[in-house]
Amino acid sequence: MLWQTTRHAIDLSRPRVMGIVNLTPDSFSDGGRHDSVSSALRHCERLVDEGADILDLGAESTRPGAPALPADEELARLLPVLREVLAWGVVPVSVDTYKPAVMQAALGLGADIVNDVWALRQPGAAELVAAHGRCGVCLMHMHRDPQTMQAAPMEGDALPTVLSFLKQRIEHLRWLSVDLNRISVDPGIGFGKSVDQNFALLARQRELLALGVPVLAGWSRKSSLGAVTGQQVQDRLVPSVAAAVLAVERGASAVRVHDVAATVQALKVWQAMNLADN
Ligand code: HH2
Repeated sequence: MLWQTTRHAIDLSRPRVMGIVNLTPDSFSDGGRHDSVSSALRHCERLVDEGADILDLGAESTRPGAPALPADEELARLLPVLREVLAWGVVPVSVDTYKPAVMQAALGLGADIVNDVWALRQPGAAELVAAHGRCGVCLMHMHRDPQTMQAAPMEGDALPTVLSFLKQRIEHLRWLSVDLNRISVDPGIGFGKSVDQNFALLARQRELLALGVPVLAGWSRKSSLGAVTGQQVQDRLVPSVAAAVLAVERGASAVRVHDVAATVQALKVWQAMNLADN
């Protein structure tokens, strides 16, 4: 399976690692660590050296309770780093945003993927991606919004809701003539779901494959991993790697992670087992 993006067709015959680059002062696990252009670029370089297949640049935190950021501030954080990383040309670059104005500017510079926790529900976002004609897109499920999602999480079995939401979003993009091979989906771990619901989504993640597009999973350092291990956010490397491997084992084509080197190593072990099994 290939994931078509602006400049790269990503071969998903092996699991891909998307390295997280948070250009934010307030992200839940690494806020403020890469908020100068030079430190962000050093971080990008490091993630590529460690084996990241995709870099995901985000300039607004979506942690529970995070305030919304004006588009011009998000762009001021994002564009200087995005411009440089795109110029390297080594890996596909994804932009983690839900704002059409930010998508437009990022795609104008040549960004490869729009990764949207709102699944292109902001007015004009889906049309913009459709009109671009080539960029990849990741549609994530989120219950409510970052301000309210954990105050009133979903109830009951999350999977049917997540499935039907993602199906509708794919159908909407198809209706706008977006090729299926540009689209991936994400169950949105931690976005308005309880710990049990997140783990049920992992256990039954294969059911998302019925949507006919690659699945991306983002478990890295999330609080559900803290809930079952008792580890604080800075000590969730092992749980994050375990979750990434389990997500791949349950059919994910890509994992979105902070700790690229460890995840790449773990997935090599998974791949070796898989090759030996065939
Ligand atoms: N999680 C976060 C942000 N973007 N995108 C996708 N596709 N899937 C996810 O699970 C996902 C995402 C939240 O994590 P992080 O970027 O580390 O934190 P913050 O939002 O606080 O910057």
